[in-house]
Amino acid sequence: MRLELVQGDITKQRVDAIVNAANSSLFGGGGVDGAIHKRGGKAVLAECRQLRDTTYPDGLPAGQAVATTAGKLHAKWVIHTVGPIYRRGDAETLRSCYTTSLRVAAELGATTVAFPLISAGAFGWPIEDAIQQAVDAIAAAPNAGTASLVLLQPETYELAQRTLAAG
Ligand code: AR6
Repeated sequence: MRLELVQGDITKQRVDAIVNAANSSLFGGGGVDGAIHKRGGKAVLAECRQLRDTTYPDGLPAGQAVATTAGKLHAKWVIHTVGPIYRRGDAETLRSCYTTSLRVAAELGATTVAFPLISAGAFGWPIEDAIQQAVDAIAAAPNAGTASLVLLQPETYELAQRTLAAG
């Protein structure tokens, strides 16, 4: 899949689907998750609660992904995925967040998808490896369309540019 890098806030992206770096509860949190729920509004949380009541009574496992409405965000869907916590999880689970989210996106017909740098904040994954896993997983996906990797910090964006240039 085509990959582009964007420096900025993921909640400001105009795309078909915005991927959320959630936790298993699906009830919100800090970082990207907090920002998405804040800007998306109550409709996002309402659908997350519904998913917990139905499909995921024990929560969404790490490496999996599920879609809800995007509420007031400039997107059609939010795809919630749960990254692994560094040292407790492995890189395969981290790559699975990207590939499973893109599988869900393809099922929905979403061809523009914005990703945050999953696990690289509260979950403690080293930034450089988080970028490498994201780039590898997205590049290998068979989806049509464009995935954007949205990096909040300028230094992280520059690091991602170097990683992409290095192949
Ligand atoms: N736009 C783009 N990137 C952002 C934004 C934003 N608005 N805000 C933060 N980042 P994190 P995780 C960057 O912690 O590590 C939550 O509490 C941030 O700088 O959001 O997967 C959840 O509920 C970092 O590079 O996600 C979970 O409990 C990256 O996004 C837990 O944190 C990911 O940071 C998930 O932790």
